Amino acid sequence: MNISRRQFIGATAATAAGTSLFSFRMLTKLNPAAAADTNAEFQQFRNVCPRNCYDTCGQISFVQNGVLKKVQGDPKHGYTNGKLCVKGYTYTRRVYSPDRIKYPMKQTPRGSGNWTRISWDEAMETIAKKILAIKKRYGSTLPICFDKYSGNFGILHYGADGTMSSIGYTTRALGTPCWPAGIDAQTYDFGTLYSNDPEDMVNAKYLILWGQNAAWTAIHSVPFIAQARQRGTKLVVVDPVLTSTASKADLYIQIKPSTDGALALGMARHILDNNWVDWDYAHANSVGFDEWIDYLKKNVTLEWAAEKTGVPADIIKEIAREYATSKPASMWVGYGMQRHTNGGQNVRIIDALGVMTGNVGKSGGGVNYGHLETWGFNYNAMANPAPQGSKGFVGADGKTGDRNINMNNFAHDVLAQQDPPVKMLWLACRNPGAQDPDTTAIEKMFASMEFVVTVDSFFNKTVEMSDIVLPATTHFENLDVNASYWHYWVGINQMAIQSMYESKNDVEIAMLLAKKMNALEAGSCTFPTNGTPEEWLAKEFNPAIYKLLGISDWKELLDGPRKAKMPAASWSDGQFRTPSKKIEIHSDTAQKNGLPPLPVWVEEMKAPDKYPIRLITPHPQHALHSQFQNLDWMMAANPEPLLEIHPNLASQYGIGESDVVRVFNDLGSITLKAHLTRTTSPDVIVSYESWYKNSNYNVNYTVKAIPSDMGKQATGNDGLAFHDNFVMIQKI
Ligand SMILES: Nc1nc2c(c(=O)[nH]1)N[C@H]1C(S)=C(S)[C@@H](COP(=O)(O)OP(=O)(O)OC[C@H]3O[C@@H](n4cnc5c(=O)[nH]c(N)nc54)[C@H](O)[C@@H]3O)O[C@H]1N2
Ligand SMILES: Nc1nc2c(c(=O)[nH]1)N[C@H]1C(S)=C(S)[C@@H](COP(=O)(O)OP(=O)(O)OC[C@H]3O[C@@H](n4cnc5c(=O)[nH]c(N)nc54)[C@H](O)[C@@H]3O)O[C@H]1N2
Ligand code: SF4
Ligand SMILES: [Mo]
Repeated sequence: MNISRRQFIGATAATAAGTSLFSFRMLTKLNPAAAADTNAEFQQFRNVCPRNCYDTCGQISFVQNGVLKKVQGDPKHGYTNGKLCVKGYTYTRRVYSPDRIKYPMKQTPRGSGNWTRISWDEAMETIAKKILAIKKRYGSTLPICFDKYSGNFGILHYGADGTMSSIGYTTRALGTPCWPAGIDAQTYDFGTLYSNDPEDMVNAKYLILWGQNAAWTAIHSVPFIAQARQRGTKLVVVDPVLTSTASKADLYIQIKPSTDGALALGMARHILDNNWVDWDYAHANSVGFDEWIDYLKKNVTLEWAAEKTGVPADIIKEIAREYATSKPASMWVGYGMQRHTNGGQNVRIIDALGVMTGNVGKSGGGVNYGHLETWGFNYNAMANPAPQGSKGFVGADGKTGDRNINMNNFAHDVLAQQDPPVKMLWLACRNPGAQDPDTTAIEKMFASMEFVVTVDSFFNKTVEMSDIVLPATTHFENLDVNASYWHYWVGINQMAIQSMYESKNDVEIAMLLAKKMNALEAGSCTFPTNGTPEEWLAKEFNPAIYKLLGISDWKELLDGPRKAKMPAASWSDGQFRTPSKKIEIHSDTAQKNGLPPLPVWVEEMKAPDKYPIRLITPHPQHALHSQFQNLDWMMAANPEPLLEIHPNLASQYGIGESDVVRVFNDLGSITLKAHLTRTTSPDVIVSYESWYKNSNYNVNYTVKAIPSDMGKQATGNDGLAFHDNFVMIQKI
């Protein structure tokens, strides 16, 4: 399937007026026999956490008198295993948070904070009239720009995309800020991203995590790793920061950022010198292997690798020997390590290490990054034809369609559009005000718009910059189906409670808009105007998905999530999806795209003299991007952001524990308290991206929109080098 799908997120289905909600709840109520006796007074429902998270947990929600009282992990989900993360257990606070957007509201003027409640009818009338006026003025809907990413990954939430396709051809933010460099790396090498079942990590004899902080970002993988360790598996974590995950490792390697490729090359050279190479596997399954071996011989030494990475040669030798000789050995390539200007290339080098040792296609092995094998739904809610006679963007192939702009340079690209310019933004499941780089540029871009509509559940920074906000439901208020980009399970998400206040899901909103637009101008919107939640859901399934899950009807998922019938080891059939059908150590496609054809070293970005300190802004424990940290329970557990700084660096700038520090560069600044710690090195400071309510803290004020090296092949645009961010610090 098309990888760029993960750029979309969206809505869930229910009837526009919510009339059939009751009958629907009866239908979807769990089999009473399945309900645990101890909780007999509760109604139980199956849910799936739809956040952009590796774990996509199966949940059981407990509802009493229509009120969500408690949320637990679904014990029938073999990966979630009845547990949730700290965020998952706060859902009762999220659903009933006083900060939820309750009604459609308008802000006059935009950015003033002067919000007034309006009816859904007034909201739809205002929006529909604006869309039609823009279309009339410019002759097309291209001045309307849609941006959506990962607020909710439920399949029916692609209805938000469907809202746009149903009004005509629009301008679309294309790409993903998340994982594209690594996707392209694996696409060049193997034909697509496809990883082993994470539960299969128990079979690994050796395990290396590269820039992956599972203890925070994929907590349900940790028990499988722990199980492997109990059997004697050695865990190595490579990260510039001694993370919570690294603290559980047998060996922690504090690598210089952006140099993982050099470490993997050093390992490869040592493996070659000792002839621990699986020549048979590499020759039978790949092209260009000998060419790369030649490169290793001529260009790579252990001394060079040690210099580049800051990892002593003896350690490189040790992990090279252990990785090559403990069979099978597994590697998990995280998303943090590819957010660099050479991030994709570094992933390609790690892939080659896996191929060289014959660890690809093996249970307990693999170079694991993620997969989309279980995402083959119909995306029916997304697919609507443009209204008859719609004018759009005419591509080089002469075909008319949407005008794509770069999601990863959103502010710049929106402003750069001419003929026609972008006049209106529609945002759903997306918070560029917090998550995009260069927040100041984002603010300027928003300020220059004629009209901004945001669909969200909370008053966040993006909503603050909008004219109209439409209240989104939470996943407990919708029917949906969810797949994971990490584990192999697929689960149904039931409607556990009715929509709170006047909130609606993205499909309901699309249906309302379609009614209003067609009333104002017949034929101006093709989105269907009816359909029950069950009908919408059923349309997402197809025979291939049923076969993969071993079911014949989606309602079977009400008895519990299903694991896809796939081998535990990806690529075990040796059927690679590259042009040559082999692993392409030499990739003509990469070369055609202006990249090195081989997994060779590409220099990392260096700190400029003016801003010598690298600020890494990875993913927080208590939040999922801009979600969760605003809740009262999270504020109690984690009341304020901190700047992690090595004591040596701190003393250089006269900074002590809890001192307030300004972190700045040419783009902007953030101000926060220092926490002195030896978990980071003296040239790297760390602060986690997050949205704290009532605070202007946002790491992205300092982050430039620097592209990573890869992403456009499979996702349409290159990724973002979030961690190639250089700053200066000052005690204030
Ligand atoms: N500095 C820095 N920046 C980063 C990163 C980093 O590492 N460092 N990581 C990047 C990565 S990996 C990612 S994936 C992006 C994530 O970027 P986003 O996808 O924008 O992040 P979220 O905050 O998860 O979600 C966006 C919004 O969706 C809303 N939402 C939730 N459910 C629904 C729904 O059902 N309907 C609607 N309409 N809205 C809903 C949420 O309330 C939230 O405001 O951030 C990127 N930004
Ligand atoms: N709690 C929580 N869980 C989440 C999320 C969240 O926001 N919060 N976000 C979800 C999403 S959208 C994503 S993309 C994933 C991301 O989850 P991960 O793949 O774990 O990615 P990050 O947390 O961004 O970064 C992981 C680590 O990469 C390290 N790193 C940075 N540069 C380098 C480098 O050059 N080399 C090496 N070896 N390491 C480096 C960072 O120090 C960090 O510890 O997590 C998902 N799960
Ligand atoms: S945020 Fe991730 S780990 Fe936590 S409940 Fe949701 S899917 Fe599970
Ligand atoms: Mo992400």
